[in-house]
Amino acid sequence: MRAWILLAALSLSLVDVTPAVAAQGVVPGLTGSAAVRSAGDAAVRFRELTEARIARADLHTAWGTFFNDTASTGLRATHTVLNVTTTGGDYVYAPTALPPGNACLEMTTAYTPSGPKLWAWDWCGGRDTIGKVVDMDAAFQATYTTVVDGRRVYTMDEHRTSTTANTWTAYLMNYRTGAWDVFYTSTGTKDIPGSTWDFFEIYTTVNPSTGAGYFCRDLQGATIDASNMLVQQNGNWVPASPTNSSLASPPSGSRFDCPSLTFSVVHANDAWRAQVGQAQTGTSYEAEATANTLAGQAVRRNSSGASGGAVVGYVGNGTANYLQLNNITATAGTHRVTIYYASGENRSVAVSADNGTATTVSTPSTGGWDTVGSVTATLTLAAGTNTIRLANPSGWAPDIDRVVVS
Ligand SMILES: [Ca+2]
Repeated sequence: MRAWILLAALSLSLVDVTPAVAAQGVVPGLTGSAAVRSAGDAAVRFRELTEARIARADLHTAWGTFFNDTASTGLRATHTVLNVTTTGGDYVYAPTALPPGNACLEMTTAYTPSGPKLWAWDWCGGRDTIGKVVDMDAAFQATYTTVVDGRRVYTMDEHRTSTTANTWTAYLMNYRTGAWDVFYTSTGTKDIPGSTWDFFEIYTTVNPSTGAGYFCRDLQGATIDASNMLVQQNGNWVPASPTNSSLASPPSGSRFDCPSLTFSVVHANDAWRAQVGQAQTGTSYEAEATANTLAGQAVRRNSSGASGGAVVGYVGNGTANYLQLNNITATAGTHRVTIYYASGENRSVAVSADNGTATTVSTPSTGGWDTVGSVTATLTLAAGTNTIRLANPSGWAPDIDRVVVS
């Protein structure tokens, strides 16, 4: 009886302290000075862009949906997550969303030299800095993302949680529990006037060897989607549409220093797409999948820049150490096989199907062991189930992230 009373008193006091969020989780991440440090130059460049955006209407570094309903009190949207690491000092902020109304937080999907991050930029109360940041690593993706049409996505909700104090709270859908977990809350007067948005934004410099922005190579083959955009009006969630927002005709990629970048309106105005180069088609097989054979010294390694957060290393340097992808499903004929890999030096890989003759493909340095690049080969596959082996009889192969068969 005494224990029961104690328990009841304890739960009562917990309820008193946190009545609104007791049933919800909190998204892990860094706040305060640790968040600022983690975001690094990605945040510095972001701030520069935003100041330029306010001062110069002709600066075409962003495209997407702009909201025009200042009475709205929230935004929900589903956004792509890529396993992309940027190079050359470039940053990609896409999608980045500042809800309509006097929202305090801009929810930014940021691609940086240390991998993909999601942050809340705090625009209220004179703070104007990173409020919270989380690495969108394998652990994050396992909880806060799902796959739609073959693409990994997260879903955000940000809405006003106190009218008198102008408090806004951002949430992420926890796909393990089906609940909204709190990401960050901020209160105060909004510091930047004007438009609100869900758009694609870059900070880029031209790579002299390609004539295009560095990000253009980093994102080659990538698709970035913003979809299911809903705005909250009078307590109801309604689709972003031409009555509450605008979505300009897609600009050319060359305006973003990336001629192979194409923008499209998937559905006006609640879905837009950015595509760099040809869309990735085919089926993706992770190197670290448990169905594979890791022979000899070949071993799984966690990698922040890799798809699924892992690669397989120590492939090659003799015939005993190889990676074999089992259960490759195909139709009979020749197939394009794209090998995603990471390597700090120039190497090569021998790729073969069903223990047949190997084709050797050069795999130049990607600039780091957590930076993923890709090469392609052509293999003849049989109808039904096949194996693809990655090896190198004479030297080390690069670390293998995944293989896409199309
Ligand atoms: Ca992988």
